[in-house]
Amino acid sequence: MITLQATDALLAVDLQNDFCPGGALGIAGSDEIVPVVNALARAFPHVILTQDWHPPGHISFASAHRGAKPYQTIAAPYGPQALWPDHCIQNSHGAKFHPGLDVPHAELVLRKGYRLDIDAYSAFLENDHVTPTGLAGYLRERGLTRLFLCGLAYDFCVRFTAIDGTSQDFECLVIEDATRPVKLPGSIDATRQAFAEAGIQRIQAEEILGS
Ligand code: VGL
Ligand code: ZN
Repeated sequence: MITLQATDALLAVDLQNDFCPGGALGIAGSDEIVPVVNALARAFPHVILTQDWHPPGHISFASAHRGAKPYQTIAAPYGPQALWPDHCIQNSHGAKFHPGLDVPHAELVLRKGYRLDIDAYSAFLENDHVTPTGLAGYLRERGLTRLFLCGLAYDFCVRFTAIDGTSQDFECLVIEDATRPVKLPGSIDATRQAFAEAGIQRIQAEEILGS
C-alpha cells in the first residue's frame, strides 16, 4: 500500500467525451476507468484535471492538412506531429468531461492545446518541448511534489505529462489500470520504455485504494 501525503496530487488527464467510446477519438475501454478515477479522487488531498481544448482547424487535426489522414505523422515546425480526427473542440460536447466523472473537489482544470499552431500532449510543456503551460509553477507555489497520473491516453498525454513532470523534478507515478492507450503501432512499448528510462513507477489503483 502507498500512504498518501498532504503534498500528493492526483492528475486526471483528458477524461473527455471525445476520448470515450462513440467519441471522435474514442479509446477502447476508456469509460471503464471513470469509476476508478472517481474512487481515487476521493482518496487524494488534491486533484487536478486536464482538458484537451483545441480551436477549430487545429494543427493536430488531419482535416487541417490537405490530403492528410488521421494517425499519420507530419513534420510540424516544432517537430513530428501525429494527426488525429477533429476532437475536443473548445466548448463542444466532445470536449466536455465524461458525464460520469464525479470530482467536484478538483482544484484546477488545466486546459492545453488551445493554440492553433501547436499541440500539447503534456500538461507541462507544449509539443515543442519548451513552451511551459504554467503547471510546474502552480504545483511549486502550492508545494505539491508528488503526482499520481491517471486518465487518457496512456501512450500520449499521460506519457508525456509523466516524462515532463519528472524532468521538472516532480515525482510522477502512473496508475496503469486507471488509464487506457490509443494504441498506435509500437506506442505502448515506447511508453513503457520511456517510463523505465525515467524511473517512473507504474502502479495499480489498489495500491492506493486497497483491494
Ligand atoms: C490526446 C491525442 C490527441 C491525449 C490528445 O489526451 O492523449 N491524444 N490529443
Ligand atoms: Zn488533442
